[in-house]
Amino acid sequence: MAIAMTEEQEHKFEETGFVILENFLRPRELVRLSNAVDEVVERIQKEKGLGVETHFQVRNALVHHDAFLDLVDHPRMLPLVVDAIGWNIQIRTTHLDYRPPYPSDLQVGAVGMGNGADQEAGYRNVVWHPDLASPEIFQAPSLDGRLPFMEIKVFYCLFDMTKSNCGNLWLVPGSYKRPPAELHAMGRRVPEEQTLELKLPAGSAVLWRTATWHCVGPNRSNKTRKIMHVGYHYRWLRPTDYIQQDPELLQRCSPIRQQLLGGLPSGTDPLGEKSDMEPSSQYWLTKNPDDVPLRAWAESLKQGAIAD
Ligand SMILES: O=C(O)CCC(=O)C(=O)O
Repeated sequence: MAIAMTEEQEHKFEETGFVILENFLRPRELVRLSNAVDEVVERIQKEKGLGVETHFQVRNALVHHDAFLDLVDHPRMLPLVVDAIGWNIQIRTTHLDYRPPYPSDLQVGAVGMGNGADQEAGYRNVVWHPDLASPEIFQAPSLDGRLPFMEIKVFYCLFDMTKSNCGNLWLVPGSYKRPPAELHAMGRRVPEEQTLELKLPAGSAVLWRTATWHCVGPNRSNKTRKIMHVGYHYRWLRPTDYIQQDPELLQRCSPIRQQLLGGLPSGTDPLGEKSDMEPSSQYWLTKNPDDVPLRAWAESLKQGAIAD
């Protein structure tokens, strides 16, 4: 039983691999996040001596600003996240992408092909790919060649992306069901009729299975692309952005946030009481409810829904 997802959203998630939530963020939230991106980007540009026109990404973005941290358990998004992937989860990655308008004379490569003068100039023509299927990981995922369901991301669009060619996220609906080998065999050239260039108002969000083939189009507009992805995966997988988050950060977080940030607040030994003879990782087993407060939270919301 779902906490928050409508039947139509469940169907879309199953059919296409994503659910679009137009104008999801409240105007105040959008302004706070957009300002936070500017602030963090400016700070990093100064620290690293980067030019203001540089396109770049920030990973583990949640440590850089509380506006980003607040997204991980966003009160209206978390129920949808738990409906999509369950409660036994943590953050794999949080990344912001900042992509100023391309110089007007820059010849861009084809969408999703990973080449062209834009790629050479450092604008990263992101190639069509599902996440977690690089040559190093899951190249031969399973007997049927498909990627197992490992994670979802929430894409937050923090700028006006209603037009084409402004750094839009492109998706191939339903492709999470297709083996990554098919994409390789196609030379990563996806027929246009199978693709969808997302065109969304600022403040929209997309909850998506990251096994869905995706890429990023060029920014030929006069606006800066500002977006965030918040990625959630199972607690028994390893995050990409951190081994352990900063203990000071964990300490000022609620129990649910601590779970999401990969913390284990309850135990002294993460391998359990009999770690010498019967090690039992607390990331695998959830004997102690304090390790996974999201479970009780989700169950209480479901019970509330039944009582209604
Ligand atoms: O910048 C984006 O929107 C997409 C980045 C990407 O390819 C990914 O999240 O795997």
